[in-house]
Amino acid sequence: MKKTRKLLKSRSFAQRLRAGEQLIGTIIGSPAPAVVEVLAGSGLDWLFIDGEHGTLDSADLIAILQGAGNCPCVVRTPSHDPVWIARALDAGAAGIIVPRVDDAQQAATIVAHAKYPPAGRRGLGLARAHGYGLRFKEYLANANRETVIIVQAESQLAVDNIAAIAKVPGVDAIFIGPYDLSASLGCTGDIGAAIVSAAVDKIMKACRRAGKQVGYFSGNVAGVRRAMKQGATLPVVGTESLLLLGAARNMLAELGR
Ligand code: 3PY
Ligand code: MG
Repeated sequence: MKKTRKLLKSRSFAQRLRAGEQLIGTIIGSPAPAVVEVLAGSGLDWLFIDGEHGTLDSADLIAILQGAGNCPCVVRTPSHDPVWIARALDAGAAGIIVPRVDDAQQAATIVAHAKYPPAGRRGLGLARAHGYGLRFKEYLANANRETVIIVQAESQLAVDNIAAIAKVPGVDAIFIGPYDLSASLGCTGDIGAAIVSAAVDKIMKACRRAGKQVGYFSGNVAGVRRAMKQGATLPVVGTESLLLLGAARNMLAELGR
């Protein structure tokens, strides 16, 4: 088992994701490379670097990715902004997660921004992703295949259009945002509501049919465990702050406080 896992780890993040391997991550929302370094050594399969809700700016990405070392980082851009998509990939991210993708056209535009021509229209420039030029040719030859593109389904509109979104070529996975989904479905914050579960089910089914992987966020293990049983292969548990908070509270509880 250990040997198989080691063998699987020698494959790239993109290969592992597309093969449907279960890849456990957590969210990093603060620009703290040392914290990233600690978590990168924890055994997590990947880190979800959050440019949407955290306090990260695109200028923080290089130090964060340096801190992560060999642990793959996928950057959530704050919006569909092509500048952020380019900066995240140029900084050396293994891929992008784009929030609030509501239809197939938006998903196709995001894919185009993330792929070099002729597949798309990602700009070429010297960057950390290819050793500042040292591995430029090699990077160019592999980037379109080795860069993962994940779009978030987190609205009623996205659920309505999910079959078409899941079929967009170049989209590797759909990441379900249960919190925004609950808000869009009229039960803000109640991610356990029946209407949210039905939407999650529909997204899972569409992804299964289209052969796409599914990501899911929960603040706790029980939440992702349910999603994993339904077929989510990119479970994301908590954030760096929640992990710290949980450890501190457990420690205090053990000491009787
Ligand atoms: C949501 O729950 O809306 C998310 O985007 C989780 O990351
Ligand atoms: Mg969201």
